Amino acid sequence: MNIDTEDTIAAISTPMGEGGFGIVRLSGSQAIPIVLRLFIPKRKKNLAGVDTFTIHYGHIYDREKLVDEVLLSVMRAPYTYTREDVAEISCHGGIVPLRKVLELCLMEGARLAEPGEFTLRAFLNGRIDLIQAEAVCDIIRSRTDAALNCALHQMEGHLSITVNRIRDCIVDLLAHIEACLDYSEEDIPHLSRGELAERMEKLSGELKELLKSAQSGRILREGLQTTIVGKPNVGKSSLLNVLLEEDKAIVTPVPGTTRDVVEDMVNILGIPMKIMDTAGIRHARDEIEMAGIERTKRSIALADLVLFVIDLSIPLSEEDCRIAENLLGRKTILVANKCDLPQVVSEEEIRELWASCLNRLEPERESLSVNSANPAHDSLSNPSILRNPPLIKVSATKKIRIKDLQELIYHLFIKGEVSISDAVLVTNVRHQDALVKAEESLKKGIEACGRGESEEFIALDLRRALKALGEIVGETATEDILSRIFSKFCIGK
Ligand SMILES: Nc1nc2c(ncn2[C@@H]2O[C@H](COP(=O)(O)OP(=O)(O)OP(=O)(O)O)[C@@H](O)[C@H]2O)c(=O)[nH]1
Ligand SMILES: [Mg+2]
Repeated sequence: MNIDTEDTIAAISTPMGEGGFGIVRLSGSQAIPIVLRLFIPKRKKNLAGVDTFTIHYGHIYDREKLVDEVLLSVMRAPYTYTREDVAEISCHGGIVPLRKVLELCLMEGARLAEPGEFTLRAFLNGRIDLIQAEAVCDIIRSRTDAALNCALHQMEGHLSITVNRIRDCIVDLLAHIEACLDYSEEDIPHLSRGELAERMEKLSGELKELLKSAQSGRILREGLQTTIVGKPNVGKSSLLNVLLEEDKAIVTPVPGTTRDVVEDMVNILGIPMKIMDTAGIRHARDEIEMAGIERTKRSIALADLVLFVIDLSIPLSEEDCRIAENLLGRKTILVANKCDLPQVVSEEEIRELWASCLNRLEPERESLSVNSANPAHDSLSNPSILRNPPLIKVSATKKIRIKDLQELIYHLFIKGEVSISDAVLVTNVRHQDALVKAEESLKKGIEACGRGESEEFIALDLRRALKALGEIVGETATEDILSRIFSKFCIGK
């Protein structure tokens, strides 16, 4: 990663391929002079001192040879994307003209930009903080309106404002403690340990609130991990296909058709969902099937949500019970499929099966329900959903109540827990880790207050919390963190 901002950088900023037009973008002190050596305006005029935010029609020449007919945008520092002089050449959108124009810019002294380097400069030049820089990447990659809204919120600085406010409070507290320590002979009123602990408790509470949103935030960013399970032939692959609206998985009347995990992304009312169809769990007939079943169990362990498919047209069996036992402690929806056929299983029987499995495993429940390493995950796990999962009767092949199932998924995860439109969400694992670190440091500080330890020790914990929060906005981010973040960007952004 290049954190040197002396060079003028250039890159093709639009996707490679054929399009109406494509843009070569330059940023840096030489951006405008370099372009003006290649560009001849249609109407003869001197562009050297031209106004900022102006567009000019003309041609790019390689010495005498015409390369392309273009529009040139001139944007002068400091009110630009990077806070440097920026020039953008809109060419015809073919690979050849774009490459040729870029090559000419490089020959005139620009350097090829690294991935994300334009946004890195916006960060290094203080126009945006690290959260906003990462949001740019999320905006480009967002798969649904809800994810886009969330990234736009971060781009506008909503999360930054909250994090910075908490940081300011810690700085105030720290300044007060340090003043007392440094000028002990002066009459600065000391905060009692109780008062210190109380103020830290309040900040820690705010951090916990932010952490609670991390589960929903991650879902918007990476997709809700959803696994479809059930015994063979109940219609799992048919359900996947109807949710995806395409015939992705093979469906046949032969039990044991799906041998491996099939997955794809789908948009459920604005929530991106990574949905997996799995091999039916039963007593395996061969090695391939056994391996498939092992994978199914692993995907259950990773799932945010499990769709447990039960066939209403055949009696419940021990196999259904075996599967239910694997789902204890997981957020589950009981999907009673094939409701278009004559029904031999009632809703009550399915509920009884679930309850009896739960009771059988009751003594092990404690350890099973804390199998999530993510504290935010636990706080969102509603015990009543675990105990009494919603049940919905559908037909995957006849598309009966599929819309209701989608709404159920939506409500289960978003409504009542976080409202996406205006909530400040933590969408990023890096932010989540730093928030956990900050919260732990505050907790240590509170404990130190409880033990009546000296103010020096408490100040140390506060400083650690401050450092962790500084990493989120980029104030204390190391070069290593920066390079990890910006290497994920596309070139030209
Ligand atoms: N009538 C009716 N048939 C269905 C429905 N859903 C699935 N089927 C049929 O049930 C059979 C099995 O469907 P699949 O989707 O392959 O079942 P599966 O659970 O993926 O099966 P395995 O991969 O073998 O575990 C196929 O013949 C489907 O057409 C439904 O809602 N109604
Ligand atoms: Mg299948």
